[in-house]
Parts: sequence; C-alpha cells; structure tokens
Amino acid sequence: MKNNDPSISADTIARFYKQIRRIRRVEETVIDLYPTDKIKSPVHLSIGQESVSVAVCEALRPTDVVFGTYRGHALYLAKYGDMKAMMAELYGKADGCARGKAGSMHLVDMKVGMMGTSAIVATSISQAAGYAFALKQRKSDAIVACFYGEGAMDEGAWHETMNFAALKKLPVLFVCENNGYAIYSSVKDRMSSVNICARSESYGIPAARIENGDTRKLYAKVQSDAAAIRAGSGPRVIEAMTCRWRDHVGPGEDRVHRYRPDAELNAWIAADEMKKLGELLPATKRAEIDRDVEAELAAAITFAEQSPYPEDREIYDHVFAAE
Ligand SMILES: Cc1ncc(C[n+]2csc(CCOP(=O)(O)OP(=O)(O)O)c2C)c(N)n1
Repeated sequence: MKNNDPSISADTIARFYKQIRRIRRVEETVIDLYPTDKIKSPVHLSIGQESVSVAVCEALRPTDVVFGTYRGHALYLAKYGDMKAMMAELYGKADGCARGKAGSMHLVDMKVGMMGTSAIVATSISQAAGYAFALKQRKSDAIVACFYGEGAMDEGAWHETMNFAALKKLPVLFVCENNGYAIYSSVKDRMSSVNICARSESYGIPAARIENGDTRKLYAKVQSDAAAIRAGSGPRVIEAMTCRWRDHVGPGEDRVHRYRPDAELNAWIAADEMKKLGELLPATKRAEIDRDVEAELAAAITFAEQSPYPEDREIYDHVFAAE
C-alpha cells in the first residue's frame, strides 16, 4: 500500500505507527494481566480508538496541553506520558503517576502537558476551558485539546462550556471521540438529533467530522485547526468517528450483550489503522519499531512489579493543596 498524502512524511507515518502500537500493546498486556489481580483498578480500554489520540497529539506542540476521560490510556501515551509511571499507577504502586492513588481512570503527567482525566463524564471539559481561559489571559501561544466521548454531550457541563468557550474565544480544540455508544446505549437511542457537528455549530463553533478514525486526515485537520486557534480564531470542534473494540469497562469482549451488530464491529476491526499504517512502512522498519515497543513495555511491567505500595500514612497526602 502507498502513502498517497505527500504532505505526510515517512518519518511521520512511522511515528503514527509506533504510537498506536505502544498503546495497543500496553492494553493487550493489561488484558493478559487482569486475571492475576495485580492491576488494582477498573480499566476502560481504548483498543480500536488509538488513532484519534495519536493523530491529535502528533499535530500539537509539546507545550500544548490535553484533558481527557477515564478511557485515557491512549491519550496519556499519545502525549508521551511516562509508560512506567502509568503501569505502576494501574498496579496501585507508589511510583505511579498519581502515587498509586488514582488508577487507570485518573492518569496525569503534567511534565508533558497531560493535565488529567476523570471518571465523571464531562467534568474535564469545563476544566479544559478554564485552563484555556488562563492561557488566554496570560497571552500564551499554547492551546488546549479537550477529549470527550459523544456521551458527554448529553451533560449540561458540555453545553455550558461550549457557550463560554465560544463567547470568550478560548484557545481550545474540542475532540469528540464518537464511538456510537455510551456504555451499551446507541447514540440513536439517546439523542433527538445525532448531528453532533450541527449541535456544536449552534454555539457558533466551527465543527467537522472525520470518518473511519483516519489518522492522516485527523492529523491534517488538527494542524489547520490548531494554527487557526493559535491565531485567535476561538474554539473548534472535531468529531472523530471511531470504534471501541472491547467492552465498555474491563478486559473482555462484549459481543454477548448483542447491543451492537457484529458486522459493525467486524468492519471496524478489518479497517484497523495500526495495520494500515504498518503496511506503509518497510518490513524492516516495522520490525525495528515492534522490537522497541516490546522492550519499553517489558521495562514498564518490571518497573510496576518492583515498585513498592504507598505507605499507609500517605493516605491523606495530596487531598488538599499544601498551605
Ligand atoms: C456524570 C456521570 N454520569 C454517568 C456516569 C456513568 N457512565 C460512565 S461511562 C458512561 C458512558 C459515557 O460514554 P461516552 O462519553 O460516549 O464515552 P465512552 O465510554 O464511549 O468512551 C456513563 C454514562 C458517569 N461516570 N458520570
């Protein structure tokens, strides 16, 4: 297969592939480890959705920041969060990115601009706008990317934030990861109008839909949106069509629940972005990347296994800001 987009270099394709591969392999390892009970937190896997986080983060600058949701492994790793600290966090260990107190649903790595994720649907949307407001007041040229599932658009916080962000022309890119389901409820059974872009545009925010989790199209769109936002345009919305291959929560598959047609899921799996991008690379390059990813993953698991549990006396630390 050929890369038909001349504006995207071979090195960029290799980075896309490597980042998606890192996320995929970490989560496949989480699936394998889960029955051992070493992972002490619920997990919401991003397998199938990796391309959205990767395309967006590759198009941002390292100084830009992101906010996300409980389905946050992909975003954390796409923003180059520390894999060792993420695995230790899932194990509930003291070297975890939140000292083992937060688990999979509240990943954070502020050094790389991964500002946090939340288990409560839609909460990080208003936090992202607050951060963008501060950036604007400080005349920073950084921008915020705010990730949420389409389920978050059913929350009042989404509507309030859209209005405020548009009114104040905040430097924020809203990324709606539309996987079509909130837990087991289809978007069609929840929204009177499923036109997510139109709903976003009703607040005066330009919005565009990118189909099929297409990494290259998403990357190009985020590049142009980020440039406009940096130039003062105010917010933009991208609706990224994607698919969660595994269950809403936990390591399993969910076909037994029969809430979505098998053919729909199979079509997404057959159109795997990781596979497509891998086929654009020479086989030797792909093998080199795969080896590097396995080495990084093995080191992260060893790190998590060897890290101690936090001391009991730490339980009340970091609850309130220090005086
Ligand atoms: C405020 C709030 N309401 C309800 C829930 C229960 N809940 C957890 S995940 C979820 C579905 C969210 O779907 P979506 O935002 O589309 O994200 P996805 O799980 O598809 O990534 C719900 C309703 C919650 N965590 N927080």
